[in-house]
Amino acid sequence: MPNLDDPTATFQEFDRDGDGYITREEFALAMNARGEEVIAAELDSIFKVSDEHDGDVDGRISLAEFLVAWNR
Ligand SMILES: [Ca+2]
Ligand SMILES: [Ca+2]
Repeated sequence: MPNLDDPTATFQEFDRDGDGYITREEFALAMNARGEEVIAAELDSIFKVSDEHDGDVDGRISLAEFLVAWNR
């Protein structure tokens, strides 16, 4: 179990295929693995807020975007 206070470790846990981006599917799977249900509307708002920060709006969360979202 990674340290929950370490966002980089959490990012790596969520990024299951290790390509450096968290997709919606990876995010939902990671939350389910933690026993949390994530509904589509929550995913939409999380990804919208995160994607706004680097302006690429590619539907994936990079580590930089994740760190911004983490520190909100
Ligand atoms: Ca990935
Ligand atoms: Ca992005």
